[in-house]
Parts: sequence; C-alpha cells; structure tokens
Amino acid sequence: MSDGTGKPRPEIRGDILFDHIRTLALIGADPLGGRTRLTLTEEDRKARDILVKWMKELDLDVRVDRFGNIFGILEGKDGGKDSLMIGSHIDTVIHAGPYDGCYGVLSGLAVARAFREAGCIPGRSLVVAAFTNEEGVRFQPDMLGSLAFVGGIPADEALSVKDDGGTTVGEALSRIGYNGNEEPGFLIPSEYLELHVEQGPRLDTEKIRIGVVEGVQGISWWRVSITGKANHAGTTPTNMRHDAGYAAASVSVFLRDLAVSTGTTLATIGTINFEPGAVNVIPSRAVFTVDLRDPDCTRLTEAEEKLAEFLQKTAGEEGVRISAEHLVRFDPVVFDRGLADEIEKVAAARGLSSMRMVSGAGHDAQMMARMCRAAMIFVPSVGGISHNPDEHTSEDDLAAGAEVLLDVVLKLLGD
Ligand code: HGY
Ligand code: MN
Ligand code: MN
Repeated sequence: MSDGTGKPRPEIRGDILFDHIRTLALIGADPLGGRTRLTLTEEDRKARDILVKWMKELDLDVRVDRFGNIFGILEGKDGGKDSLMIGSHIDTVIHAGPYDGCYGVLSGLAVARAFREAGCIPGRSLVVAAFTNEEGVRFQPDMLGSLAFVGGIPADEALSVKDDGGTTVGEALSRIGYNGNEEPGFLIPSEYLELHVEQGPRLDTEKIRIGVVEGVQGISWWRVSITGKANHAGTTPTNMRHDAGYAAASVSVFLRDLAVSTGTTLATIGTINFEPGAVNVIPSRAVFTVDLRDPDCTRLTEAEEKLAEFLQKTAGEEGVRISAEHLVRFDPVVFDRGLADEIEKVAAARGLSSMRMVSGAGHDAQMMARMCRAAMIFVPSVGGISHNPDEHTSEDDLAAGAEVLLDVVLKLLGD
C-alpha cells in the first residue's frame, strides 16, 4: 500500500511477529505449558541472544548498557539526535504466559522491520528496547533495568542488588555476557511507547479492542519475617503457642479484609516459607512477601500504615517478633496526554474501539515517563489471565495493537 508519495507505506508483518512470539515462548518452556526466564539466567541469555540476532538481521545498531538493557537503533534522517523508543521486557515470572513483555519488544521490532521493508528512513531515529528485570522475581525492585536507565537508582546500587542465593545483578550480567558499557542517559528519547497485553479483564469483558493507557497504579512490596517458637504440635496448648505460621496466616486474612474494605487496594502474598517446615512442628519462622497496589498515592500509603499497625498488634498478641523490609515503593504515574490522544485517534481511524484506563500491572513505561513523554497501548487478555501459562490474546488483537503502534510511530516520526 502506498503512502500517497508513490513509496510503499510501512506495514506490520503479522506472520513474522507471531512467529517471533512463538519462538521466544519456547525458550525456558516448562512441562506445565508455560515458560520461566527469570532475569539474567541462562534462559534469559538465550532469549537475549536471539533478540540481538533479529535486531542485527534488520541492520539495527545494537547497544547494551551497564544494566544489560538492550537497544536496537534504526537511525533516522536527523542522524540519531532525537529518537522515539519502543520498549518492554523479555524476562518472565515463573510459569509465565507467552505475551507479557515479549509482545511489546517484538512489536517494536516489527515496526522497525516495516520501515526497513518499505525502504523508508524515518525523520528521527527509532529505538527498540528490552529492559532488564522488569518482573522483579529474582531481584527487587522490579523494573530495575528501566529505573537504572532513567537514573532512578545509582548504578552501583543497582548492580549490587542480590538475589536469594547472594548473586549480585553485576555478577549475573557478567556471567551471561550482557554487562554492557553504555552509561545511563547515553540515549534520551523524546517519546517512549509500550505495547502490552492488558493482563486484566476489562478490555475482554467490555469487548473493546484497544486500551489507551493513561497511567500506572502505585506499587508497594514488602518482605515480612516472623519469628516465633518451634514446639510440639501435639503437646503444646494453644495459649502457650508462639506460632509464626498462624501469625502469617492472620496477616493474609487481614490483607484480604483491607482490600475488600477499600475496594481499590489490591493485596497479595505471593511467596511464603515456614521453618522448620515439618507437619508436627509449630513453625518457628515464617517469611513472606506482600504486594500492595492502589491507583491513589494516599490510599497506598494508608494501606502500608495499616499493615504496619497490624503486624505490631499481631506481634504483641502472639508473642512473636515481626520485622518488615520495604522492597519497593513506586507511586502512581500519569502518562503523556498528547500521546494518549494520538493512540485514541489512530485506533478510531482504524475503526477499532478503545477505552482509557490505568494499568494495574507495573511496566517499564512508568520509569521512562521520568525521562520523556511516555504512553502505553493495551490489547485484550482473554479472561484477564496473565502471569499464567493460560495467558492468551488472539492474533487479530495482537496484529491490531501492533498496527496502532506503527500508526502512532508514523505520526510521530514522519518520514
Ligand atoms: O508486577 C508487575 O506488575 C509487573 O508484572 N512487573
Ligand atoms: Mn510486563
Ligand atoms: Mn509481568
């Protein structure tokens, strides 16, 4: 299809995009039909290597920074001074679906391919980015790569974050050969766009094709350690127990009640471990994580304060010691209004229904918003399922999202 000047208009090759998504989804595949590619592991390295190969096949200038963030640059007519970045991540949670993060990076690659195949040099440079440790499963905080890229955490602090086994981010980067040398800020785009599956139920339920994402809700992560007293499960009267397991369970019930009472706060205990971990021993220790989310800054702080009060009360009542380590606090973020308007316009021009929304999940875009104009595009997740091998989005919706992304890029980059 021509763009009216006789030159072919860049077009998304959906067949290649779907093939890339399938290929990446096989790396780290597990018997449960999911895949696990925790950041900076061998599986992550394999995915990174193939992404770099695909970038080089498109003759993109591939750069890697000190945090392992990967950038594929398609230089524009202006010689690369002022760029537009499309990014996301290719690391996953445990037993993940095939689209979370990968869809956004590979759609960025599809946009670069569209320019290449049309022989079109954009007015300004286009950058495709894959950020390190978006998920935050192995290292906290999440979105560590994009946070470090925008200077939100000192480089040395980011590189010295340790996983449960004591390996630092810096050591893990060297091990997989992605300890690049570009410094934070070596590239400062004017705009950042991220295409992502919604991971929630709204678009699918309301049968809307495109989500125009106006922001991201706030996130607060904690690691709570409860120390009680091991004792015999069969001989210790209830009123003599200092049961770390019971105390942990009561925090879980408290968090559910807190979430229900506010109607906006979400609370999750995603990991928990008891010691000594025997069927007939009252747990002496319980260590678990808490994930709190709320679109409103004040309510998120209130949730944190109520959790702290409940922990203190529980320690007194159960005669246990409780400590809470604050792992993450990212306030809610509002994206660029002009970019959101642009996304809504191009969706309408393609006859695609759209709705404005705030993201429940965290994304690299919320960090990039500290550096430049940023916005996100969502496509429906069937049943709202994500962080689960059953995560699914139809090829029609995957293609529609990538085409909306391309249209916004063409509007912004010109040619
Ligand atoms: O936790 C999140 O919201 C994202 O998946 N990292
Ligand atoms: Mn993601
Ligand atoms: Mn995720």
